[in-house]
Amino acid sequence: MRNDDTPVTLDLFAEQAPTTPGQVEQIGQQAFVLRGFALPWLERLLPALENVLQAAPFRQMVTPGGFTMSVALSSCGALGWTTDRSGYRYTAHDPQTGRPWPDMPTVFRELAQAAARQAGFEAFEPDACLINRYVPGARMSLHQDKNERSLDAPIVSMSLGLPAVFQFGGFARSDKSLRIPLFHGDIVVWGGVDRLRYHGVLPLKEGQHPRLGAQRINLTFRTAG
Ligand code: MD3
Ligand code: FE
Repeated sequence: MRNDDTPVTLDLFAEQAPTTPGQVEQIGQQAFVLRGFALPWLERLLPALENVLQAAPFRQMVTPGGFTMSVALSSCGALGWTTDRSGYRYTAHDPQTGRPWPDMPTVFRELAQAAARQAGFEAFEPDACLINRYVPGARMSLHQDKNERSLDAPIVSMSLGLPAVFQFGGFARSDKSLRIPLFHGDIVVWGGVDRLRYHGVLPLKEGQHPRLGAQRINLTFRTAG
């Protein structure tokens, strides 16, 4: 209690999004963080995401090196990303069910295209949406995204739920990386000269997001085929 008798409540969400929706941060020559860009779309986006996850639930995959990823994955669209002991690749079928990956919902594609356009990439036609789920402690170590057939198309990434610290590196794994916090509703778009930068996500901190609970979900849209 304070001395005026009002109860002191800890505002667990006060630090959740110390950014301004609509703000655009340039983090590379052709890489941008669009703060809060997805927020006006969430009432359409989240139900569509639930549908996709019903058809293709999250699963933890094994890397070619034999390690189980801490991040759980799913996909939608014509192609989905998979890893197992034999390597990383895009496939037309979910290896867990043998069925085609769920269709990419229209709202996913429209939002990804709107974000790409805002960052200067016209005519983005994603054929793959990877869905990553981080629970507290889950992380993604520094890597490059280079399984996509064409490196000309950008990648669009949407962050939902708990905040995370994104590492934005250079073109060699050992290059120094920037640390950029990403919040619920933020979108990152990168392409062109920044397409092959190393990047990763630091271990997710404990927390409760009012909408998504104790997790972070990241959608990445690619032209893979
Ligand atoms: C890459 N996902 O799925 S996306 C992945 O948040 C992946 O789940 C991360 O890396 C995640 O392959 C990060 C965000 C991102 C933002 C800017 C980049 C990746 C970037 C700039 C250059 C290269
Ligand atoms: Fe990546």
